[in-house]
Amino acid sequence: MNDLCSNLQKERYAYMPKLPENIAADFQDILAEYGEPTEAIADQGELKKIFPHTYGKPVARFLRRKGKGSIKSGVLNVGVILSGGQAPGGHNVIAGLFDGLKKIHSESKLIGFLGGPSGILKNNFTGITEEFLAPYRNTGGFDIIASGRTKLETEEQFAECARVLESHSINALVVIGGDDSNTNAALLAEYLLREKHAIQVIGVPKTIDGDLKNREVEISFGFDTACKVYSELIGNIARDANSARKYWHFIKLMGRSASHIALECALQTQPNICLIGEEVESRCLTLRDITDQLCDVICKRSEAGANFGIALIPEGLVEFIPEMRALIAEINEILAENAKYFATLSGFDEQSEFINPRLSRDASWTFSSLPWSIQRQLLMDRDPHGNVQVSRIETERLLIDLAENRLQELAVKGKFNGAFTPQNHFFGYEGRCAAPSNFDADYCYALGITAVLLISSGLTGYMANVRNLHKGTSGMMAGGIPLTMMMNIEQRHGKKKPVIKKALVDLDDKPFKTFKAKREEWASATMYRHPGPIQYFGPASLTEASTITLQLEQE
Ligand code: FBP
Repeated sequence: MNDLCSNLQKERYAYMPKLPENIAADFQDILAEYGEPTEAIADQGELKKIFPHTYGKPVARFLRRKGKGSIKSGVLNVGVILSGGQAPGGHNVIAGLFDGLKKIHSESKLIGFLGGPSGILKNNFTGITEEFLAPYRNTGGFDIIASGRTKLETEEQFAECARVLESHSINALVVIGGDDSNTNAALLAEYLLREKHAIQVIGVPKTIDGDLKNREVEISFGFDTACKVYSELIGNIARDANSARKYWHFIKLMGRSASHIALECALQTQPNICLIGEEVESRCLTLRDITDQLCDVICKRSEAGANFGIALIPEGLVEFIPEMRALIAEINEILAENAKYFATLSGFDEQSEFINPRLSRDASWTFSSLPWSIQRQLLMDRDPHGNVQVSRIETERLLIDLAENRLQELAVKGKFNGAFTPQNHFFGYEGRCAAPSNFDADYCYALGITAVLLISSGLTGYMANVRNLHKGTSGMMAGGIPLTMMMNIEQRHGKKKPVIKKALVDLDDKPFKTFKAKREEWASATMYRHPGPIQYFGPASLTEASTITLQLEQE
């Protein structure tokens, strides 16, 4: 422990994560039980061909059976990587892995590859010891071994992975990542079996975005803590808005594509407006429609004397607006085809002169009608998957600009005589490395332990899984699900690819329906809710509460 430790951090080191009862036993008393063969969610035939060795494996769950356990007790060498964006709880997955491995055999080893998947390719690693791990237990961040966004997807990369992992005598690799990283974990598991390398691969569901969930995975880790941090901040701003009564706060919230974070924060804080990208798409709303919706609420509140408000905007919104999505797709294609030349262009003027004439008429019109700052952001570097980096597009500013223009028009027509003074915010990085809530601290530690149990059960191509998360440790069930079970085939960059299906907000499910039933009331009245900070100590109603989304989904 060093002088940089805050008092909270010191207290958190002492926290012992709670485990689901089925795995909180001596390992020799834990029995792996298997269900029926499984099927992928769609495209079963094609997936069977892509994954001949790993497709259709059964779901595994662990049972406590005194003296009748099936967990093998030999020495294990396990490698681990953190992949993609940070999410609170990652350190506890590693703590669970470490403790689980030592419980299996005191000579077992955990090796962390540094900086994400590229750490394996570069053979950049560190051995994880109790002393090394201790200051990271129950803390936020991925700084223990750092993360990265390199994709492991080609046969050459897989071969290199096998070579490096074998050079460390690794028995299993644990990939802590989102849908893309776990998709690639499934491909790697298949490759290693096909090429007869005795290295297992186990995935762990991570992402604050909450879009790695399905019938089997109730939620990815990190969503709980990140939403609680953002909801605290929004609740504080809402109180300020209602005190000063002069600002409209436009708050963009992270979430690369799905709007789960915005929806959860809306349920927590009851803002005047919350846009949901999935609804925008399903109703084919244009930028103009969205602006009209915003201005409608602003005008109505103004007529009632409330020239202030809170609007939540999901980060991924732009890609759900049909004209913006079409524009972004065209720009992506032009950039992909002309990457080298484009990199030689020196400034925005040159770049937009190059892009604009290559766009279709409609896309060019949309592009030209955007403020130049947004045009510039649309032309910025793509991520390693070729996607525009939505976190760098100031959608909240775009909507403020559009609303201001529209309100001026309305004012000229005598339909708006209030004031509109906007403030913009973006909450994303504020939550990704927060100290994990008890929910995430427990969940992640359990995922780490579960991953070890899956490894020592000889499984590969599985994701560690804990179910019944809202039921308390006695009702929870830890086990494993085959990665192929969550897959279908999708078109990615012009090619058909096997992928774990991303979960977008389901407009027919309870969380959205609950929000929809309330939003008109929240728009006109001022009914803000102030969740306050995450509580780590105190009454269970505060320390053990899961997200409203999870509660509604599980009802
Ligand atoms: P993951 O899907 O990798 O977990 O990342 C989530 C996220 O936080 C998104 O919400 C956001 O768009 C993105 O990462 C930003 O990441 P970066 O800072 O690397 O651009």
